[in-house]
Amino acid sequence: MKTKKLALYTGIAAIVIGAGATTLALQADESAQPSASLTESEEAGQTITIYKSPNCGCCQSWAEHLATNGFDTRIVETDNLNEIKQQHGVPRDMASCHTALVDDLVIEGHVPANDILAYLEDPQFNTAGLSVPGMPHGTPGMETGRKDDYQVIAFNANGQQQVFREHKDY
Ligand SMILES: [Cu+2]
Repeated sequence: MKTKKLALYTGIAAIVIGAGATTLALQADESAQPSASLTESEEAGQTITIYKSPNCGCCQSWAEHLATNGFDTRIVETDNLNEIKQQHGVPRDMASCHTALVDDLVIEGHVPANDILAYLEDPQFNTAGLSVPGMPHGTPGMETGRKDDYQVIAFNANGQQQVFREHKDY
């Protein structure tokens, strides 16, 4: 009787140890997965360089909106934004609070991330830049509770402008 019981206990102990080993193996697998997918999304992200004044809160919120939507944001703080706008050919009537670059493409003001991505998928109008002139309420980074209609304008190097996207009743 005694030896039978002992054999039974040993058997249970072996099963418990076996299960423990399986659990450990599973945990190792799980911890490997998230880091792998993080690397993938970082690689897929489009790099955007954002020139903004150090005190601009809505510029910071817009940068966060881009980061949330998969952009790899690089922020350059400057007090000389007018010079940056001139360097990159932003027309006066297209100007807003911040100026950004995706490669050579200028992104001026609170342009939604999805509109930038849509343009990059299908470039058109010989565009030098996309702009939301001024700072309309309701644009990404300008969530004030009020939602004004606004347009995303594509401008080219000759000063020509076309409406790229319209946002109404959103
Ligand atoms: Cu702003």
